[in-house]
Amino acid sequence: MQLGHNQKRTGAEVLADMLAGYGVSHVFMVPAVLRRTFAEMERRTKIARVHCHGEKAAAYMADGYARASGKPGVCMAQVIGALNLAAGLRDAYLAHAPVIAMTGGRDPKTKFRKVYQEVDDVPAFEPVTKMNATIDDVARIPDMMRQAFRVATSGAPGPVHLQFRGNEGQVDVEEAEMEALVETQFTHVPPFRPQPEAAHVKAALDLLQKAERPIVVAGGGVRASGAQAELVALAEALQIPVATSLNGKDAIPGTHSLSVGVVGSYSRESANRAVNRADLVCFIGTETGGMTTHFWAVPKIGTPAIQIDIEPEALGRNYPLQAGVLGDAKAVLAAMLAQPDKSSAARRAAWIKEISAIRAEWYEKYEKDLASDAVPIHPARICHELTQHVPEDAIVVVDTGHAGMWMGGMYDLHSARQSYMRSAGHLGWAFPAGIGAKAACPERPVVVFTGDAGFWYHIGEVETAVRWNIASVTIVNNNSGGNQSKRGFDRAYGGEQTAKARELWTYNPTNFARLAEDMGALGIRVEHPDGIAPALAQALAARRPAVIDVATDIEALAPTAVA
Ligand SMILES: Cc1ncc(C[n+]2csc(CCOP(=O)(O)OP(=O)(O)O)c2C)c(N)n1
Ligand SMILES: [Mg+2]
Repeated sequence: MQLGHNQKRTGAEVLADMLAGYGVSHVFMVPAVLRRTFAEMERRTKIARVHCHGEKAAAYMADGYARASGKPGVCMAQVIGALNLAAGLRDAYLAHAPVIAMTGGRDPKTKFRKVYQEVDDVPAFEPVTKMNATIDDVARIPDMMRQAFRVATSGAPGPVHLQFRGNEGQVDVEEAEMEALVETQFTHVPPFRPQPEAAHVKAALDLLQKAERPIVVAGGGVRASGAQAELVALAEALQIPVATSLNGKDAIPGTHSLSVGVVGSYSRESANRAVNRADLVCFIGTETGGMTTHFWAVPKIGTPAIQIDIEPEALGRNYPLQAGVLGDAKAVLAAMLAQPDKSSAARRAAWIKEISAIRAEWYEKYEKDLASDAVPIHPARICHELTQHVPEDAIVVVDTGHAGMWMGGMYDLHSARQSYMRSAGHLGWAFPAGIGAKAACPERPVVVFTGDAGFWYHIGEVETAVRWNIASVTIVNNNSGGNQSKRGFDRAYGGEQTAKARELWTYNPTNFARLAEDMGALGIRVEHPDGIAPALAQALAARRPAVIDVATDIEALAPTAVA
C-alpha cells in the first residue's frame, strides 16, 4: 500500500521497522533468510535474532513466545528449511497460537529449472496456517505484514506463513516507496472484544441459573481472552464448578474449591466424573474436540449444553446446544456478571457438596503416588513437588504423552497468576517452547516439564539457551524410554513384552544434567524425591538455563481416562 509522501526504502528497512513497531522482541531462525533484514534489525532495532539448531525448534520457540505473551511469535527459514518450519507450526495451529513464519521461496525467473534446494513449499503450509501467502514484489511487504499480524491475532488466533521471493528472501534488498505503517491493535491477542447479543446472554444465563448440576468446561479461549477472573467470579457467584480442557488448565487455579481439574483424555478422574454427572455443560472457549471430551464420551452427546465462543462455526459443532453465545469470552462473562441471580445458587447446594466429595476422593485415591518416597522416583511426586514449589508468577510449560497426562492430571496451579501451556500433541515441543516463553517474559520464572524422549528431540537448543542466556528451568522426567508407548506395545505383543520388544521404546540410560553442564547450562541430577524441591530452588535462583534430570521409575504409568 502506498500512502503518498513516501521515499524509496529497501524492503529490509521496512521489515525491520515494522517488526519493531509491532513489538517483536525476538525472532527465531536458522540462517540464511532475509539476510539484509537481519542487518537492518541490528542497525535499527533491539530485536534479538535468536539463531537456533533447527527450524522446528525455532517454530516451537516462536509458539512458546506467543502463548506466553499473547504477542505474535516470529520464526524464519530459508527455502531448504521451510518444511522443517512448517512441521513446527502444526502445534501452534492446533493450539491457536499466533505465530508468523517467514520463509524464502521461489523466484518466478528461475522456478521449474531445478534450482538448488528448491521445491514448491507453499502447499505444505496450507494445513497448518490461517493465511498462507507469497510476497513477490517488495512494495507488498507493508500491507502483507499488516495482514499477517491481523490474521494471526484475530478471532481464534493461529499461524500465518509469508514466503518472500528468493530462496533466502532476497526481495528484501529491493527498493520501493513504502511506509512502515503499524496497526498497534494487532500487536497482541485479542485485538477485538466482540460483544454478545443481549438475548443470547440472557438465554444462556437463565439456563445456568435454572440448572441443578451445571458445570463449566473452560478452554484455551479463556486464556486468549484474558477472562480467567470473570470466569472465577461467575462460578463463585452462581456456585458452578469448573473443569478445563488441557489447553485451558490455567483458566482457574487447581486449588480453587470449585475446580475439578482437567477433563477428557489427558485428564483428572474427578473432572470426568463431575462432567458426566452434570445436567448442563457450559463450554467456554473450547473446540469440544476429541481430547477435551474423551472422544465425545465426556460429556455424552445429548447432555444439555450451552457454548460461548468467538468463532461462530465452533458453536454447536459437536454438541447440540440449548443456547449459543457468539463473542469474546471476557465480554460474555462480564455481561453475565452484570445480572446474576445469586439466589439461584441455593439450588446447587447439594451439587457443590457432591463436587467437594468428588474432589476429596481424588486426592485420597492418589495421595500415595503424590507423596511417594519411592526410588527410582514416581513421576506423580514430581508433579506434587511442583504444585507446592513453583513460584506464584511462573509459566509452566509441559510436553505431551505421559508428560501431558502426569501434569494435566496430577499438578495443581495454586495461584491465578500462574500460567500453564501444553503441547497440543507434539513430543519435543515443550523444551524449545519454554525457551520462547522465557524470551517473551524474562521477568517470570519458566518451568518446563518433559519426558526424556521429548527432551532428546531438541537437546541442541540447550546451547542456544546458554548463548542467549534465556534462563528457563527444564525438568526431565527421565525413565530412559518413551514410557507412554509401553501399554501399546504390551497390547501389540499380546500381553507382556520381550526384551526385543522393549527396543522399540527404550533408550540407553543418559545423564542429562551432565550433558547440560557440558553445553554451559546448570545441570542438576536428582535421584531421591527429597532432592526435587531444593533442585528447583537452586535452578530458579541461578538465573541461567538449567536442566534438572530426575531419575524416575520406568514402570510407572499415568492413569488413563475414566469415561
Ligand atoms: C512428533 C511425535 N511423535 C510421536 C509421538 C508419540 N509419542 C507420544 S508420547 C511418546 C513417548 C514419550 O516418551 P517420554 O517423553 O520419555 O515420556 P514418558 O512417556 O517416558 O514419560 C511418543 C513416542 C508424538 N506425540 N509426537
Ligand atoms: Mg521417558
